[in-house]
Amino acid sequence: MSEEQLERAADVLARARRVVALSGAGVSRESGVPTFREAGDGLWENYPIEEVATPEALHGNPRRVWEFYEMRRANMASVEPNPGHYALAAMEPLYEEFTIATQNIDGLHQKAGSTDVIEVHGSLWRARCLSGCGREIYPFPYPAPAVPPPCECGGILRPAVVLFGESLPHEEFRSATIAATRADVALSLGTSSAVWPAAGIPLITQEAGGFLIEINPEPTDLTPRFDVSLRGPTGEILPDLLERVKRRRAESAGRDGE
Ligand code: BV8
Ligand code: ZN
Repeated sequence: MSEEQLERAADVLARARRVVALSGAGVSRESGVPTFREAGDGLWENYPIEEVATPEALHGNPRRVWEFYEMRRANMASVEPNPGHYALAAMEPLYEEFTIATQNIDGLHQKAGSTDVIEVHGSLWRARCLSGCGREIYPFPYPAPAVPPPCECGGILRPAVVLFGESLPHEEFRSATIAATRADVALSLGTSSAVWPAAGIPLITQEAGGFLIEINPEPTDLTPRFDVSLRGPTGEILPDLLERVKRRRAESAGRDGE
């Protein structure tokens, strides 16, 4: 990853007023959370999507689906945000708008102090009634009282996560789209850009004339669409970018102050 690329990204970020960031499993990797597609210990390697993350699976075998999500929730008990999460939280006050649209359901952005977070794929810490009484529980702490957990209406609850084949929550997706349209810069952080429509959020900023920055140790399906693609872990690159942006802002404030 070239110094020149880092400098270019820092320049653009220092001049920006509004930023949108799409985050994926890679941002939580350095916190010890496995990603989905990673060879060997990727989640989907051991749990076939169609058995644990589709509406058919949920209606066919809610116990199996809950076992999968209770396992993910159990894993989160000892997980803390990493320097990548904290750098994003520290960037928020530097901008008029700094919106994180996350595909992650782990809640680590909020735990690190980010306040403008849109969970486009739901949350591990939210449950809602599967039987239609409309009840929603947040926070829904681990462990669940039973697997599957009962709802007061006599039905059962489901994890409030977006399963494959289910549409994204309307309000969240609309807010993410608006933030992307208004942003000067879109960041794509630790995502393979393989799951739609979330993968398309940074492209909305591009269509609106904005600048695109990707951070990922590996190239992705959308790398050719990005203005700058920084090869490395978000836990290292985001704190670095934060320092460079703050330095530039201080220098320009100094110059303006003269
Ligand atoms: C929908 C919640 C309407 C549950 C999730 C268009 C084209 C093709 C297919 C479709 C399409 N439109 C719709 C589809 C179908 C489908 C889809 O996209 N399928 C894919 C597999 C092709 N989309 C849907 O079903 C969506 N709904 O479209 O509804 C509709 C319905 C039917 C038909 C048409 C339209 C709903 C999708 C949401 C599903 N729920 N999560 C749960 O978490 O269990 S998706 C889940 O997987 C995550 O939320 C995330 O979105 C995705 C995983 O992607 P990443 O987060 O990017 O993780 P991944 O492991 O892939 O990559 C990690 C990256 O990190 C890697 O690149 C790696 O290099 C990098 N990395 C590693 N270490 C680091 C790092 N980066 C930085 N630092 C590091 N240290
Ligand atoms: Zn109910």
